Amino acid sequence: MSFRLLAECPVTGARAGEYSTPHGTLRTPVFMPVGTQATVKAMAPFELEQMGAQILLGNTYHLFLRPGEDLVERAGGLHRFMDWPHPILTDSGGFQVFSLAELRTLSDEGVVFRSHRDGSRHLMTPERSVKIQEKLGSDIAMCFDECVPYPSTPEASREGMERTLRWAVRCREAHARPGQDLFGIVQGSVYEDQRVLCARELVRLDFPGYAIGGLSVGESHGEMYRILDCLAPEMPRTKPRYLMGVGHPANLVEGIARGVDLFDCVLPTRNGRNGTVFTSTGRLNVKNQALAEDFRPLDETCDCYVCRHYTRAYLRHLYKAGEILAARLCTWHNLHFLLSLVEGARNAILEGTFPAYREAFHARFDDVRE
Ligand code: PRF
Ligand code: ZN
Repeated sequence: MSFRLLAECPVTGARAGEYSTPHGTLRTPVFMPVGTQATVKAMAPFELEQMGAQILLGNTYHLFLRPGEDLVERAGGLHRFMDWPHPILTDSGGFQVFSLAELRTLSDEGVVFRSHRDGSRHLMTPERSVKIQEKLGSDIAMCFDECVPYPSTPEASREGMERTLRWAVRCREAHARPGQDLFGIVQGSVYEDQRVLCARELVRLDFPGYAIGGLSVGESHGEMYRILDCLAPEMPRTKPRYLMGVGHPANLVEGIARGVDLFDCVLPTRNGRNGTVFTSTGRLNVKNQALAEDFRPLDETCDCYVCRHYTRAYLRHLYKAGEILAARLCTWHNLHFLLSLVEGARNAILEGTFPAYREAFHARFDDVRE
């Protein structure tokens, strides 16, 4: 596995690179569609390929509960099980245990929790999370971390950040799968001193890549950008950087401007299923009465399959009629939109025109923030 920088923006912190994995080379910056339960909801792998997806994200928490990592391993690993032959990153469960599981008891050993599905009781530890991800066979695995809620006091944040560091040491120690990269995760809420300290400690452990967790959990966009700004000089230039769970179009462009290489988010798939689509001018609700006889595509500047074939009026009709094709087509357009936004940014970085790309995006995109 190796990460190679191809270009750096002379004005912003944006970078374009190549990251080679056992299942192919990623062109970064890159957006990862979320395939929580070994499927990107409503999309088949060949459709994801066609829209330009390079890498998917899978979730340790969900796959551990169902169908279980041993079954996935017997199926030949997650790539074979879901028939996605390209790179996969698995999240550690460190975030999902805190956001989904019930009756959590947190200790230094790990987290005892009850399944959000059937109430069954489990213990997740840094070592178990790493071993599960090894059995899933992802190309990139994540450390088991603690994401404190927003807002958190400096004291509560520090406790979570320090536990995340102790767990990172144990994850590093437990990790043994050749060809799989294990990323460290920076926590520390909105406190710059804690973020910088956490990043420095992780860098001392020498991970092949670094993630920024604990953002996009309720803080303002300005606070997120302030944390990204303070972390940029702390992250090794020649290693990939991943901003976890961030996928609002404006956040992608601003994250790229601050040196982020990988992103993932459920926003395009979740919004798509409930009829909200992103366009180059902002958000659009497909259910809107105003679209009843609007025979334009979702986005006039989009060249996705949906925009080449269907009108807003048709999509509104499908949605109103409760047809599952509505969810599929809105998801398709949304994923294509974010993938091409990030690909456009990459091309601009390579051509030396990223600052203009960033300005042009913000000038058109009507940001419905906060
Ligand atoms: N940690 C992990 N996964 C995550 C997050 C985190 O902090 C976030 C926060 N936006 C999303 N997914 N392990
Ligand atoms: Zn489209």
